[in-house]
Amino acid sequence: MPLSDVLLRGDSLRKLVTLRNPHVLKQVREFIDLCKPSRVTVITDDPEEIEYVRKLALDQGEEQPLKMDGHTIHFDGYNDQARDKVHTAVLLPAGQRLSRGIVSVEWESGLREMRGLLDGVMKGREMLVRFFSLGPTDSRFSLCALQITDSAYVGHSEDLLYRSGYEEFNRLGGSRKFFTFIHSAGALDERNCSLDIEKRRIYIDFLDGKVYSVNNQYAGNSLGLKKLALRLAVYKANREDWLAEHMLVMGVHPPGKDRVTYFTGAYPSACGKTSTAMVPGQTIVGDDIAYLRADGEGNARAVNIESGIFGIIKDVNPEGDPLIYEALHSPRELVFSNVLIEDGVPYWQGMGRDPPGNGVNFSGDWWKGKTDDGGKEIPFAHSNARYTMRISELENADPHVNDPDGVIVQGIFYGGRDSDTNVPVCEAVSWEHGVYLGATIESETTSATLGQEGVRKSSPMANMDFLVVPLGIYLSNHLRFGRRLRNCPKVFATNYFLKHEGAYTNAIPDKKIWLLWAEGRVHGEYDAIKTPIGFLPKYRDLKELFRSVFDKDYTLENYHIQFSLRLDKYLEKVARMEEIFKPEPEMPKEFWEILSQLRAELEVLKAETKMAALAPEYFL
Ligand code: SPV
Ligand code: MN
Repeated sequence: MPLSDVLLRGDSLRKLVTLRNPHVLKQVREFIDLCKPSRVTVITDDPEEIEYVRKLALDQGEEQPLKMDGHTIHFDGYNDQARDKVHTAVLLPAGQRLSRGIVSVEWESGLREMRGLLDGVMKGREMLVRFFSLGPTDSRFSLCALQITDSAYVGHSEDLLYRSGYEEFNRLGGSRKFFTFIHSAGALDERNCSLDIEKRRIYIDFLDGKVYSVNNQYAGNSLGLKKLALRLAVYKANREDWLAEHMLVMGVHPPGKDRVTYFTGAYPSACGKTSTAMVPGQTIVGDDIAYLRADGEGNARAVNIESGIFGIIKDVNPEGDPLIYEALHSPRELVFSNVLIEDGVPYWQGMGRDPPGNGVNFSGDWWKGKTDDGGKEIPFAHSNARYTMRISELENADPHVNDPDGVIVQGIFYGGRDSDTNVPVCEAVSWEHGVYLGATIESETTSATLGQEGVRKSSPMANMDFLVVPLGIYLSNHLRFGRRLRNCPKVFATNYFLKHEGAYTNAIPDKKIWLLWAEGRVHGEYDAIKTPIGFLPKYRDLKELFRSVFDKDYTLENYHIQFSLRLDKYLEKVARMEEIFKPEPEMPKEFWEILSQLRAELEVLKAETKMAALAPEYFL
């Protein structure tokens, strides 16, 4: 008798059969027979069943309670602290292509390897079968997701980050239109961390709508609904007529004006996306992944497919992120990962408080001066340490967080991490130019992915890691999307990381000014200076904003440092972009037209002025 017949009985079987979906039943049976758990638990939307998962994470030692009520700590393995780009591969059927940097394995051999790794991987473990909705329930934006995992931490995190979707599956009416995620943490060490990290594999089968993930725990690799589902959604969106993006969604509320304007924003990992969505005085819809669709009136609408935040905790302090800092210091259901714990209290880098000299961290028992096998000193907390919590717990949660119709998007931000080229904020002159600005985001690498930090990388739409379609096709889909709209969002490029003489040119809270300026531009309230790189703010408007918002003097000298057009640097960037995009097939012609025009205009300015940079007033 197949193991699935032995294990799937009683309550669990009834819950599956009730869905009247042969595809769900078949897949659950298939993975029971392959992974061979000792127990299977099917969880519906019932809060008691969901609570069972939270308790299981504690009972199994995947999480430990902390001093503050509802807070827990989870540790990922020492070498499992970020997304693993090398071992995350697309299962590539014959005849399909992908863009640069996207790892692939041949479909059949990859699947064979994965089935080998999953064979018996859950022996002695409990398999959880979970149903989620990617997006608000009962919404045309949303997609159904089936998660099969042997990690209660994964299940618990997904309960904080996503909407429960058993009823959504019921509504599917037996259809195959859902994504499936199979995850196993694999063998665990004495700290309950994945042991066989060298056999960590994440394989994406976009044709079949399935992702397999094994021998890992870090959420970006293990939680199917996060970046794994984003890859499947990108494929789907590009075959249909919508966008699946690595984007925040937020309401911007200009002081003294009785209105809210919704923006989305794409920023590569660790470039200020969450802290933008959490700028004081604004409201958050989401901080990581959005689906955008056109409505019948020609608006772009967006939903957050998540309902929680898996945020970087480094540098969360009362000055830069007062709202999150407060949330992390009050009782609520919250999972910390990979911070330092001493006496039940969490400590992280940049929190504005000195850490104790010892405790427990991602390396086990930790003391100041502890070194790794290579002799390198181990920091007290990992720089990609995170917190996981529900957005609804935040006082700045937007009232439309769960609106099945989403919010109307009137502006889009693209932001990189760039120390020497882009101005802090500029506005695209057209939708096409906006797509160019998004496509040409560059970012100095951070600790959110494994590998060296601080290397300049091109990061189109901050979505490149997740592109399971060729870049040119993806950008063409963007162009078409905007052209179909009657009310096309305005597009802005931001850069919070510009440096001058080695120091950042802006304080962390200054991003609020760029948001408010962009919001005013959407409503036609500020004039701007037209330059080859786009529209720049006028000095007097920024001065007025700094005065009214922060009661701070914004000097002309600062304005010149921040908003001068660095001709040499922009020309270097154009040359880099040309090199990077040249090998991409099927790039939209609009991209090359904009690049050529930008270069021509910059070259003329350079020849005329012989300057390395030009003050914005030059263009008045
Ligand atoms: C990111 O790195 O972009 C994240 C966290 O949002 S992860 O889940 O790793 O993708
Ligand atoms: Mn992200």
